[in-house]
Order: sequence, then C-alpha cells, then structure tokens
Amino acid sequence: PFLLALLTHDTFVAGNCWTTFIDDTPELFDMMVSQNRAQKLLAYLGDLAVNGSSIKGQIGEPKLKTPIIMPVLQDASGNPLSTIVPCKKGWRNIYLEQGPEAFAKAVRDYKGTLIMDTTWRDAHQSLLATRVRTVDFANIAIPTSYAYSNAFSLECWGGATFDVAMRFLYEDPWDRLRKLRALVPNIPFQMLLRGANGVAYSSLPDNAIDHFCLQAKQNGVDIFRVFDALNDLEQLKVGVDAARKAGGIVEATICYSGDMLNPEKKYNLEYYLDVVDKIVAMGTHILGIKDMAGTMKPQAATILIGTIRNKYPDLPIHVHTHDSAGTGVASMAAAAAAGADVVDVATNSMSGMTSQPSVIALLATLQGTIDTGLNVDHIREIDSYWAQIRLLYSVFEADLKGPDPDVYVHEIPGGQLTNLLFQAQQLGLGTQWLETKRAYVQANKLLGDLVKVTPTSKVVGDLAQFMVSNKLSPDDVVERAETLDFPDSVLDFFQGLIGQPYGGFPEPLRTNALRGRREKLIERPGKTLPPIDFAAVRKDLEKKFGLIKETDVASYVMYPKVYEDYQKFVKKFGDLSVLPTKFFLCRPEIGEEFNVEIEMGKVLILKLLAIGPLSTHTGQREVFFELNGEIRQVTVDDKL
Ligand code: 3PY
Ligand code: ZN
Repeated sequence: PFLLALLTHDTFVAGNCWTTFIDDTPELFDMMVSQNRAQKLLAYLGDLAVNGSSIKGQIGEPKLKTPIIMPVLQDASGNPLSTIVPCKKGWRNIYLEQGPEAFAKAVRDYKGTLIMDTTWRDAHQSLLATRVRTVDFANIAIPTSYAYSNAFSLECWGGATFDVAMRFLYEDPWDRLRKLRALVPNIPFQMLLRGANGVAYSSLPDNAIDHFCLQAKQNGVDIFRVFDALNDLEQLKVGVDAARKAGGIVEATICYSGDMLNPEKKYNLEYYLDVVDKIVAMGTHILGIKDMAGTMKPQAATILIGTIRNKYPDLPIHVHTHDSAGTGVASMAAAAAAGADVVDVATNSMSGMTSQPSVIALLATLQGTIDTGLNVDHIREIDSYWAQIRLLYSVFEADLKGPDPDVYVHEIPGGQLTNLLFQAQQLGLGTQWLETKRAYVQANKLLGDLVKVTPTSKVVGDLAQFMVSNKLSPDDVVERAETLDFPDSVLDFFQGLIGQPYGGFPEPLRTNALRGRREKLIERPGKTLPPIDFAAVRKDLEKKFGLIKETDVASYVMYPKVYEDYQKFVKKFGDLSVLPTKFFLCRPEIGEEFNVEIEMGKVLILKLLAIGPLSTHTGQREVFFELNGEIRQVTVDDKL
C-alpha cells in the first residue's frame, strides 16, 4: 500500500519526482507509520482469533454483549448538558493558582465533607484484578469531569495499576495519566505511593523515588497519598519528601490495621496518635488514614478521627476504607461526622465488598446533615456507564458472593482478599479458601502481627500459601525454619528490605530463616542502595528500544523486566491501548465490523473475514481481515 500510495501520488504521477520527494511529502511517512501500526494490530487480532486471549487471569468471555450506551447528563432545566469539552470548574484550580497549602486550607474550610472517588484505581484493583484499560476510563472522562466537578479528587493512578498496566494490559501507565489529565483538567488527580517502595514491592534508591514523583507530578498527578506498609516513618519520609519536592499535595498516611477498640490488640489508639504526631511533625498538607482491609469499625472511626480532629483542628483529614465487612458506609459516615474533611467512595457498580463503599449510599446516609457538593443525578448517570463496564470485565471477577465480616479476624486487605479468593477458586478445592484464611492469621502471628498492606500483606499471604501448600503448622514453621525454603518476599522482609516493623522482628524465626545468607539491615534500605545513574539507564534503553521518554526511564527503574517485556510486546503488536476492550479480550465474530481509532482522526474499519485451515507443514494459519475496504492477511502460529 505504501508503494501504491507513492506511485499514485499526484506529484509522482505528474512526473515531478525529484530526489527530495519523500522529504517534501511527509504524509507518505505518516502513512507508512499508520500501515505499520495497522499491520501490528492485525497481528494481535489474528493471534487472538487463532489462539484465544492470553491475558493473564481472564476466564471466558465478557458478559456484555451489546455496544456501550453513553450516559447523558442533564442541566438544572432538564436539558442535555454538553460534554464535548471538559469541565473547567473544580478544586484543582485552587491548587494550580494558589499552591498546595492554600488548597489544603480551602479543603479544611469547606463546611461539609468532600469525597474522593476511587473507581479509576482502587475500586477496579479490588474487584477486577486491576484490569480496567485506559480506553474505558478515557471514554467516560469528560462526563466525569462534570459529574464529579465538586469532588476533592479522583484516585486514578499508582498502587498496583502501574505494574499491571505494563505487565498484563501492555499499556504505558504514563500514557494513561497524560490522556486522562487532558480530559479532566478540573478535578485533582490522586495517586497511591508506597513510600520508599515507590509503586514497587520493596525499597528503591532514594533518587529513584524523587525522579518518579517528579515525573508523576509533571504528567498529571496532583495529590500523593504516601504510606508505608509498616508505618515506618523513615521509609514514609522518603516518599513524603519526594512528593513535596515535586510540588505535589502531600497526603502522608497512617495505615490502620487490626481493631483499635480491642484492648488486647497490638495497634491501639495510643499507637496511632503517636504515629500521627510524628507525621504532623514531618509536615504534610493533608493527613491520610488508610483502612486497607476495612477493619475500622464505625465506633473506631468516631474515636480515632474525633481525637485527631480535637488535637489538630487545622489539619485536613482524609479517610480511606474498604467495604469488605459491609460496614464501609457506616464507617465513612462516622468519620465524616467526627470531622473528616474527605472520605473515599466508588461509583455504585464498582463499589461494595472488597472495594470502597458506594457513593450514593454514602450521600443518602449523609443527606440533610453533611453536604458533599455532589449532584446525585449526575453521579447516577455516570454509574450507568460503569454498570456496563463491570459486565465487560466480568472475565476478571473473583465472584465474591457477599460481604466477609470475617475480615475482622483475618484482616486481609481488600485487593488481596479478592486475589487470594480467586487463586483458591482456581485450585477448585472447596476447603482451600478457609484454609488460606486460617493460614493467613497464623502467618501474621508468626511474623509478629504486621500492619498488612502492600508489600507486607504479600509477605503474609505468601507465607500463608507456603504453609497451606506444604501442610505446615505454625509450630512446624518455627521448628523447621533452619531448613525451610521460605518465599523470597518473606526473606526480603526478614532482611529488612521492606523496613522495620513496630515491635521488632520475630526471633529466632528471623535469624533461622535467613541463616546468615543475607545481611540483616538495621537502617532503612535506601540509605545504602547505590543511587540510580539516570543518564546511563537512558543510554542503555535508547540502545535497546530507540527514542524513549523520561517516563520510560522511570518505568524501567521501577520494574526493569516488566518494562522490557512490555517494550518487546509493543514492538510486535503496537500500542493496543486504543483497541476497544471487547476486541482486546475476545476475537470478533466473523463478519462483525468494528472501528479502531489508532490516532486522533485516523480510524481503521475492521472486519474478520475468515480463519484459514491449519497447515500441518508450518503449524500456522492464515487469517483474513478487511481493513478499510481492502483485504489483508496475517500468518499466525497455531499454539493450541
Ligand atoms: C496498593 O499498595 O496497591 C494498595 O492498594 C494498598 O492498599
Ligand atoms: Zn485501598
């Protein structure tokens, strides 16, 4: 087709084909790029048609069979609201015009309680294995900019989304951030940063966190919720300082674990208040309270938030929970009543159970007492979109059947609960799930009763699964520690790579498990990790992958192997983030026509025509497509 375009080009036909023809006719180059992209896309679709989906965690086909119907918001007079361009009104303007301190003050001065919507990050991380793709956020982004214009923030980035975007969805997480930012200029974007671990699972050199936060800020993040999984303040400070230096709004966060109301538990009110005092002394624009498992009962919320509010009347407080036990709305309402400035919710269809409580359930609970500034009708309209998206991603559902108030016993964080349940279901053993939960409690006790959230929750979960699969009792683990082959994450923790736990490491388990193979760290890891040489990383990546962005450098530093695999995938199949999810997950029907906008204004009209017979000679099949009216053919290895 490129040659055809060249031969039929007006200038060429007229005989004016001087040597600079190609330089002077850049549209030919554009066309070559488009052709190349189209061919890669067909290679992916052909592979999908022959071999089925290779997306990890996918089971079956989406339940959604019909095209997505877009919501229509209405203005106060009942007329359709135009959502052609993004809304401009919102809390982000205060930050952009007056800076983080003024933003924090305005939030504190607000008379009601604001909300953060987590649908674009934690909700799908907790319910759909973090698999929602950029295109499905982008399609609803502009209407969301109107419906949520009074929201404190949208949580849309960080946590597990960074890793999963590259590893399983073959997307650039930075590209997602940039696209969404352009579509939602008015609502603050919030990310979750795992302190000195960045968005990885153990510590990185300090300059990697600084570099990452600067890129995040420059590409669209406004608010950095920074936590450390052990509430280790030195580890936390690395993230807090990086976010502040980048110019972001800092939300230094304390992780809530266990049951503060139970006097026998390790983490009590005194413990939390001590950590809060230290966070305040460290300096933060906002205090985050992160109840990642949903074990903060309403009465605990009242006492904890009420006490902090009295002690620090000017400090904005932002509270996060999960609805695993079914008490999330009650806890968030209690937090709001006790003086929280912001609480977390998710759109109805992406809420409940291991996700955040439902936004409309919370609005109904607060109605007439606490104002959130939100328009319920608009929120409901946006949810009509998410109800369809939930069906589109049904292939990643963990199939939770209802709330799990057992969370008060096992204390498994929301995202991990779904994950472990899914894995237990895959094994198909009816008792596996109960055994995993029981082992999780035992593993936590063996490790010294940790604050459990990524990455410490992974340490506990890995030890629990290790105990179940090797049929080990807690006594077996202690007695045989010197010979057992513990999971890497457990050894990382024992070594001190994740930080120092409150109350110290469990001994002699730690020493026996390490057996002198790794040196025990007594200081935070970042102090001794050699700094990243960014120029050298960039040079190396350019050699391997050609022109790259500074955000690629940050991706590589965070996840070297995942980034390289992602780049190799893109070289083969192109950027698939533009492909509608239905055709990313499943092959189209024969004869079904669909469109893919590969870049602004460049739309491919595609149709799968036929899948050829298997060549016993090559083990391959020819797959035939129609692309913008022309027949195209790709050769695919049949792997089945
Ligand atoms: C993450 O770190 O990804 C979390 O969601 C922690 O709650
Ligand atoms: Zn969470």
